Amino acid sequence: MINNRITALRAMEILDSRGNPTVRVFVELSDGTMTSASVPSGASTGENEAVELRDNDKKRYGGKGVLKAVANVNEKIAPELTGMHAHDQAAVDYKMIEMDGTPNKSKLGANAILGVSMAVARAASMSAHIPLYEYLGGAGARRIPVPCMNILNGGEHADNSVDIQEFMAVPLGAPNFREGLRYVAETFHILKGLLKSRGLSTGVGDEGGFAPNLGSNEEAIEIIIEAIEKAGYKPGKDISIALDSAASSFSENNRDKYDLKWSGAGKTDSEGLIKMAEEWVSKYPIVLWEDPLAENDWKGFQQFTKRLGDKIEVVGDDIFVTNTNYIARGIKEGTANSSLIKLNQIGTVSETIEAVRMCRDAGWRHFMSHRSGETSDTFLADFAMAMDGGHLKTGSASRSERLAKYNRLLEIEYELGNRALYYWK
Ligand code: 2PG
Ligand code: MG
Repeated sequence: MINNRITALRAMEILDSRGNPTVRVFVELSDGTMTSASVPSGASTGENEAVELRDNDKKRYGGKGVLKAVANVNEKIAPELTGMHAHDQAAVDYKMIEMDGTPNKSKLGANAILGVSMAVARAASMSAHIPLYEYLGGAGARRIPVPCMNILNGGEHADNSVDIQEFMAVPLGAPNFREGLRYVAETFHILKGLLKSRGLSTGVGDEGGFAPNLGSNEEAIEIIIEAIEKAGYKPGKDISIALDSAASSFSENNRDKYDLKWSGAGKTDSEGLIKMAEEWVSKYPIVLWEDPLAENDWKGFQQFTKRLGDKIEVVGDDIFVTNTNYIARGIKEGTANSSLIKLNQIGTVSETIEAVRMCRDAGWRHFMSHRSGETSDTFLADFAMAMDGGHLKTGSASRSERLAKYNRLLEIEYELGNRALYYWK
């Protein structure tokens, strides 16, 4: 621990799972530890997310280059952080927050800052010879999160006729993580067969789920239920369903007016969406619903939670953006009963931990999440373990950047042996 000062930090531009540039940060410590971390990137982003610094130089990657963020790590952050103890995560993170000086990390870039924050955490755990999940979560970090597997994609993550962005299979009834993963991976394969037999596309969306053109959003749920049954599982007992509407992406005024534009179902309002949800929740084994309404539809969210919050987990993503300012308002107003947690929405490991703590203190749940643009980095798997939220979403049973996280969790479960826990709540 004493001999783990940061001796070098440098960044480079790499490509994410969509082929867009992102930041990878390398760190070296005085004891010789060397490691790196890579930053993910979203598509259906909340307007209050920390800023992903892009070059806007149209000659490179259509303006999406991250050379400015890379330079900020190499030229600005590295000189300031060199000499700091890698285990003093909060000091490292708050040093960068102070250097940036803006409320949304727009000066240095949340992609630059988060890359450093994650790389330093990983280096500190390696230097202490403790697995990352245990370093960040302590000896109590033994619960493997239930994998909410996004097997059917729509909205901005696909090019099809489905408005709801994510349809997740949730293996609540499995005895452990590896069996749970098997339940939903098998369902994914059966779903492929069902789609194929109906002449529907089996191409996948950004997070590896299928992206067929269906007649309606409801048809997506129905075909998933069919796949669960055909795979030999009981819907609602072995496998339940979670949804992410990502409703900001089909809101007309980013508040209470909506247009189900991809399915062609037409215009509606908050009340229309809530009524639809009530009907679905009474009919289908839905256990969690993320962003059922748009990011500025605080009233709609509150109404949704009033009417469905005792039946299902109501998760705010774009509305809270992993930011304690918005989560605090949500807690006060009864906006939801859970917050999505994405490291790059806020931009440091320390602030993400603070968001999780706020949820826990309020009796809320938190739902750990990847981004639709990812890399092979498995930080998220260890972080989900450490934060002990009981569930995570990291895509489907296809695309290696998604499987990398599930496989890391398999590895952790294997490592923990019979000390591993697995339960929803
Ligand atoms: C979401 C995420 C991850 P994106 O809306 O929850 O699934 O998507 O990374 O595009 O914001
Ligand atoms: Mg979301």
